[in-house]
Amino acid sequence: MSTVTAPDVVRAAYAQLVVTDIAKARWFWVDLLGFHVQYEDARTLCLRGTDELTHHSLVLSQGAAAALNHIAYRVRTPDDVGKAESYFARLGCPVRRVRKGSGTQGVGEAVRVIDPLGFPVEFFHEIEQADRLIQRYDLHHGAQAARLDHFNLCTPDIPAAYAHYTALGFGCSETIEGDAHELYAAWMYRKQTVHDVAFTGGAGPRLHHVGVATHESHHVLHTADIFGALHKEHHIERGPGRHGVSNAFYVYLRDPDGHRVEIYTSDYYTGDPDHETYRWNVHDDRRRDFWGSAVIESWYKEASPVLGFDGLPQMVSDTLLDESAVRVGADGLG
Ligand code: 4SX
Ligand code: FE2
Repeated sequence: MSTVTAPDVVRAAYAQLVVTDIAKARWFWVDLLGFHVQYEDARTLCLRGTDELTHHSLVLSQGAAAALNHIAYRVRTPDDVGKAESYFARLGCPVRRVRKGSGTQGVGEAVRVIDPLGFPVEFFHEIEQADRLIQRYDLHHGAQAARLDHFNLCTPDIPAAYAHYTALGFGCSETIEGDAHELYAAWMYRKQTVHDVAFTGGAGPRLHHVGVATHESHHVLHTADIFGALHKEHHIERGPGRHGVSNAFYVYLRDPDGHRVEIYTSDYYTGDPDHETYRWNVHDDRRRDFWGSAVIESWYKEASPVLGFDGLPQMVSDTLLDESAVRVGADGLG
């Protein structure tokens, strides 16, 4: 029996979201969050942050119902695309080759899979390069989106998600655990930050949020101020605040279709080979907000549907462990 090695994943690269009104989505993501348009047609927007040297980190495509079309990871070499294909085929997952020119704008040869957790995931290496905007301060605006940082996924079985991503070569920076070390949530990385992907216990597969890095905490505050000033404060869902997990400064917003985005800054380096997992107890009130602010119920419960290869929303299963039912200080919703 030949051994099948996992593809070498570089990082979380982009998410492709279905939105129901591309003009409204452009207002939210481009005008207010400060993404830059790299490609645009009547039904599609390819967007990137100021630090990104690849074609896009977010693709918005017009459709009938809001959903995640797929998340995508960049892999190290063209050969790793083939490795992804064999790896997921060996797991018994649905797998599809996407030839250059027939998939997402700007992306070369790719493989799409429905992973063991039910998520639509693309692996690609080749992507068109783009101009450096980091010092085009004259173009920076809104939340000053710098780069896509992470995906957060709702899944009912966190240990299964942890095992799948560990096998794919991801490290684990932090967890939330019960008294008997039952796993409520986990943050996992390939690039040298706190995460490329994290799991929130909940009905899944669904997309909880995309995390977008900005450079400084005042950009997070300014984001909230802009939405307030425009009387669009209903787009702000949670924060601004300081996470316990990751130490990042954050605010969560909902786009016009309800897709959740986190504007995020100042997490830390995880690249040492012996970097140890930091474990939070689920009863520690500081874990999700370091100042003990309550987590709003919608944040635990609402998420975007994800599409299968048939273009229909994937069926969801209910969570096994419900963190929102843990009664702790301000944030016990149980
Ligand atoms: O709410 S948590 O403090 O657990 C948290 C949520 C930490 C980092 C994240 O990116 C996140 O979305
Ligand atoms: Fe996040």
